[in-house]
Formats: sequence, C-alpha cells, structure tokens
Amino acid sequence: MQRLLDGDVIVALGANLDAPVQQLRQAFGEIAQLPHCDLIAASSLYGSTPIGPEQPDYVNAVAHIRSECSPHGLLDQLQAIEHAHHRERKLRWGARTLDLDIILFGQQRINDARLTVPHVLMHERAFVLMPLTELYPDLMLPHLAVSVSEQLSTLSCTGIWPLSESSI
Ligand code: A4P
Ligand code: MG
Repeated sequence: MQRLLDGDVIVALGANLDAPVQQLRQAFGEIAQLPHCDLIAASSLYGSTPIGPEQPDYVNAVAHIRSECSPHGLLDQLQAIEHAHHRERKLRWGARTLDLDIILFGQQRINDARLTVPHVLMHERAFVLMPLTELYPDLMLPHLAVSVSEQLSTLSCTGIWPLSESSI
C-alpha cells in the first residue's frame, strides 16, 4: 500500500455555482501557482449529486500537491483562493462557487479549532474517494488503515459520474 510522505497533501475541490467546471479548472491553475507548492497530479472532473440541502449538482475533483507550508499555512492559502472565487459562507453544506478541503496531509493527524485532518467525512464521500482512486487506488488512509479503493468499495457510487470531455 502507498503512503503519503511529509509534505504530500491531497486537496478536494468542489463547486456547484457560477460555471463550476471553469471554477475547478481555474482553481487547479491557482493551486499550481502557490508559493512553495507543486501540483503533482490532478484527477479528472466528476459530476455528483449534492449531499446536504437542495442545490445544483456539483463538480468534484482532487489534487495531489507537495507543499513546504504548514497545514495551517496551506489552509490560509486555500481559503484565499476560495475568497478570490467569491466564496460565500451562508449555510452548512450549502451551494458554493469553490470549496477547497485538505483531505490528507502526509501522515499527520490534526484536530483543532480550524483544521481536522484527515478530513472528518472523507471516508464517507464517493465524490472524494472516486477521483482519489483514479489517481492512487492503493493509497493508505492513515486513520483507517485501508486503501482508498477498499474504502470506496464500501460506498454507493450511484451519485457520481465522470464528466466526459465533450460535456466539459
Ligand atoms: N476546516 C476543518 N478541517 C478542514 C479541512 N481539512 N480542510 C474548517 C478545510 N477546512 C477545514 O469550512 C468550514 C471550516 O472548516 C473552515 O473555516 C476551516 O477552518 P467551509 O469550507 O467554510 O464550510 P463547508 O465546506 O461547508 O464545511 P465542511 O464541513 O467542510 O463541508 P464539506 O464536508 O466540505 O461539505 N455534495 C457534493 N456532491 N459534492 C461536494 O463537494 N460539498 C459539501 C460541503 C456538501 N455537499 C456536497 C459537497
Ligand atoms: Mg470546505
């Protein structure tokens, strides 16, 4: 099973407002431009049925980055990108132009007022695990000691579909 090294980070991207495909494409470019940060791999884009209140379908993806920042420093950088995309926080799990969540940060376990890593619900979410399985099926989830693909196989994948190039 693969393990993330120090500085290897998985970020989940999600959007369901204001041209979500463009929001994600732009966000990948902005993440790649962050100081002290390299974009190592980007998954394809997936459509997904919303979890939470009634709202438009989402576009989801994941990125593997290598960052020299601390977890909280990286969170600051990702929130600045969300802000530049006019992200508004009105409702928990509500519609958004861009959501950037730190899913895994090396083998670190963090639980404080600003940050929970591994992300608290990642193991229940096919819209995170399916794109991550596309990149790294054998990657170990440090808090569960199972691989990403093993964890995905425990979930229903009916609410998530790959977006073909023609639909993008
Ligand atoms: N925070 C704590 N841990 C983290 C982390 N690992 N990464 C804190 C990023 N932020 C983290 O986040 C609220 C606070 O969480 C931040 O200030 C940060 O300090 P937020 O982005 O303002 O709110 P949120 O995203 O609504 O909260 P949450 O609980 O992260 O929601 P989720 O889990 O991201 O769910 N349905 C589909 N199909 N696809 C989606 O992408 N996303 C959501 C949002 C709901 N339904 C969805 C999707
Ligand atoms: Mg979020």
